[in-house]
Amino acid sequence: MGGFDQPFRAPYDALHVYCVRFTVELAEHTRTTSIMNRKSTENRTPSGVLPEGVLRRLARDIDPEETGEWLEALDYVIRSAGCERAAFLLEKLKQRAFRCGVRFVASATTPYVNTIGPDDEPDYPGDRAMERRIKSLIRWNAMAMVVRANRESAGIGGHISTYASAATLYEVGFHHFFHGKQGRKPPDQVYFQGHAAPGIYARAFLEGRIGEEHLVNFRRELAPGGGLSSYPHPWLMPEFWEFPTVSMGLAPIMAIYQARFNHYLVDRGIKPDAVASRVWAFLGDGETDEPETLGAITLAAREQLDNLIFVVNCNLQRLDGPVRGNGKIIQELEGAFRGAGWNVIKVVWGSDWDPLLAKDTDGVLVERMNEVVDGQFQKYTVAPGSYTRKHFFGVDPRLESLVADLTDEQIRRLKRGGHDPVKVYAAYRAACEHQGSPTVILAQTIKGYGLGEAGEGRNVTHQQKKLNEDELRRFRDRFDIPISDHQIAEAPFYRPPEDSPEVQYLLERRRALGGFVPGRRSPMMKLKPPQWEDYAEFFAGSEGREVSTTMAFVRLLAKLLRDRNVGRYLVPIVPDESRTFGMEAFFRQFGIYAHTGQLYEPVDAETVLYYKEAKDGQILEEGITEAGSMSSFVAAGSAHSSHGVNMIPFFIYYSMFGFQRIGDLIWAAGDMRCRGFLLGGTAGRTTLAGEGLQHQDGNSLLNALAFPTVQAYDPCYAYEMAVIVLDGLRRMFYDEEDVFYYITLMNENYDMPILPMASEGPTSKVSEAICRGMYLLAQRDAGAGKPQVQLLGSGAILRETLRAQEILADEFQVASNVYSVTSYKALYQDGQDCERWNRLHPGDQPRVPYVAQVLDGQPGPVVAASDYVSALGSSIAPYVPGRYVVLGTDGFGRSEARPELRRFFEVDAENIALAALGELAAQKQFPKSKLKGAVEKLGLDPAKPNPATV
Ligand SMILES: Cc1ncc(C[n+]2csc(CCOP(=O)(O)OP(=O)(O)O)c2C)c(N)n1
Ligand SMILES: [Mg+2]
Repeated sequence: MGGFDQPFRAPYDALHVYCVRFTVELAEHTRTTSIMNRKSTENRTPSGVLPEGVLRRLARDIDPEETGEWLEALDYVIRSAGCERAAFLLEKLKQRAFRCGVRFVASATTPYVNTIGPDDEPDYPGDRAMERRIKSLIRWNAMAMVVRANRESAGIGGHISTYASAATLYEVGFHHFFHGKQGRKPPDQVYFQGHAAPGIYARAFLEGRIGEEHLVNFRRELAPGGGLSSYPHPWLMPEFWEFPTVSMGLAPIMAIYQARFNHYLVDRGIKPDAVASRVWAFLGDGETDEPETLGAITLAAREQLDNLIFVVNCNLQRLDGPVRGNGKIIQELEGAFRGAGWNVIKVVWGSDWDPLLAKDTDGVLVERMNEVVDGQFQKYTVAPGSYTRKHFFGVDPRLESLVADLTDEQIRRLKRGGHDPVKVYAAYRAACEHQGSPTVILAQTIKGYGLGEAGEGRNVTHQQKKLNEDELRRFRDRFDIPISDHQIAEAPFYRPPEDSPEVQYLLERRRALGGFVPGRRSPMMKLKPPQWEDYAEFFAGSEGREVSTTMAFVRLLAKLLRDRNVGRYLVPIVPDESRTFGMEAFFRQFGIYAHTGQLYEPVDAETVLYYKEAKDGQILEEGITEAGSMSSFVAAGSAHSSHGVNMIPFFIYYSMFGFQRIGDLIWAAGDMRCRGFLLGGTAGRTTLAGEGLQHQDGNSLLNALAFPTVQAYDPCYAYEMAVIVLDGLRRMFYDEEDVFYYITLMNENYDMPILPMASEGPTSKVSEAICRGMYLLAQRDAGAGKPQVQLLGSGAILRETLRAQEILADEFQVASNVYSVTSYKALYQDGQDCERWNRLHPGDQPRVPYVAQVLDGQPGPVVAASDYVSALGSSIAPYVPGRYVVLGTDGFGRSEARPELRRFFEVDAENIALAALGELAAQKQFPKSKLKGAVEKLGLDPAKPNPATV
């Protein structure tokens, strides 16, 4: 292997990279640091970094002769003993220097060139000319799809430039890497960049999976015959898309946890070959600004996920402009990923740069590549070759001479690595062969590649949706599309005949790789639901013992984990809250999943409930990451499609940090047709006493209203919770409904009553009513001719409602019925559905909303109270017969005890009673004159400020 007097090579060899790092790059690092320091007005010297004066001297090289001797010595070692020995010596030098007080920050970046040098590239296995023709046709159809959609319907949107930059990255994958679901090898899981969807459709069109009528209806899903969804949405195209990716940052984090979940399936013996599925996540360089994108990369390295490959399409642009105009996104990402422990492969330059780099014996070209910032590289894309000759190469005569024999046009066409199939193939292959850590491929591309003046590299290119005739013609010529001049203006789609070499080649490649990608499959395995009789204890009440719904749930989960029908498939997920929810006994019983097992003696090893990590552990203890935990939920909840195995995630978390913190991931879970249970632990604004404003949740059930497949419940009693969970298991894993559950759990202890009609099993009227959202719980008479009210209580506030019933009867001689509302969402959806049906079927027998059926014929006003914002209860107002008033917990929470909180938020029994009296007075069933006295009698303070606003 050559030293630095040899042509510069950067082969795929970690040791070589190491050597390079400690020579060229170290000098580079200190030089740039010194420049930065010089620019800084303050003369700061962060600890561990050389003082500026020393850096200046370093940068100036005060003794080139000595430097030369050192470099020569290094070259000699490399030549005579190899890179490994050189790396050893450098490590020793570093250690000695450190001991002697020399402090420098070693850089995590390598020079701005390809990680894999030309000598280390494997032969390209495909027919390059053929693949170029196929890719060109896909480019054309993808572009035409967007252009035509916007001609038909201005403003319908769509993106040309993202796919244009990524076409090679995808096509190399499709022809040589992505495994489909019909092969012998387990299928890959590919997360396509959302905005590249037109290209993926255009390929499916060539494959014959999507007809022209679909392409015509891109973004027109409601058109007759159906259309294509804007982005990857499994909900909308359930046979096609697998992973929703368009919300930036979700794909990368979901992909990481997907790759980890594949290991989990193997380690638990559920799917022994799941790690052979490779997880590919394609993302934009702008997308890496999202915290979710980089937020979990250390986990991927820690878990040694070598089944995971990120491909970052570094076109240096996002929507508005450059990603890092004044910096270098590839270098920045390289540092971040390498620092996190990833294998980093940079694909910066295409093959036509190789001869130039080979001639760059003194490293000036590499130095120039290192110093030019991204904004300037973008400028070279749009400028003529003469500009690049002058401004990039022209700064040094040695550089100028490198390109002296190239024309300006040749300079302009010097390719970026991500557009060169040979470079991309080499990177993918190396990534697939790499072991022990995940790989990120940082591929430099040009945004809007091939659009020319219509948008290549321009700041406006992301939004470009229209091409005029001239621009279409130029695009056609550049990619040799067989469309005649007289047709060009229409931007027709083009698919070669079925028996053409192009279609046959493409189909043959997909056959060899196990079928088409993407493709979603339906569940392959129904689960037998748990037997109702086995769970009788949850319906029998707590016999005087005071317990919370959280405790009851944990007990239920423990039993389910041992259930012969479903136990094995359960996936309990916790973000560092097991002890909060009283689940610590699970550690020992079911084990915390750790691929490496337990490498230490836990401090509590002597105890029965010690912190047990195990390779086959069932619990996913994710640490403090709701986003990561939700990504695990998504991986488990969609395993029916990605692995053909029904897994049942139970993700238990602080309810306030769910919908409002990671709502977008929950939304994606719905899109993916996920199944499972979200458990909002210690829920309610007034029930989680003491925790205060940020923790106390009065919001999540309101948020849940908007999530179409979420079944949201707010049970008060253990039996309600158990009925809901068992019914959910049946619906999702036996009846195969694509829904998932959100259930609130509280930490308030009280005696749990017996389930009425328990002996009749799951189909009893009460059980059914619990699932439908409401049932009559308690009736209280107040004597003949006395006024009556209907009281709705739910979750934590149900027991306040029951107390209000007593107050009303005992103090004010008012009779009442109390209903437990287990789900406002279920009542709301049902009411809305009935109302809609009635609107559309005016002549038919009207449907009656369930809430109206239950309250039918019951006299008096209806008063509802819950531990959530009053808008939740108000959602069913149109379907409630008669007068209806709602009390809720609007406003910021407080650190306090429960009774004070409930008084503060005006949802305690006294406030409920007053609301009932007020409504009765409005109906002239209670004397208005007595209301003032009632306020006093109930001990309420009329001067108290409104909790919603303070
Ligand atoms: C969470 C989120 N925020 C904003 C957007 C809007 N958006 C769509 S594409 C885009 C720019 C993407 O740039 P990049 O990731 O570099 O992808 P490229 O198209 O350049 O490949 C933005 C801001 C989004 N889709 N998701
Ligand atoms: Mg970009």
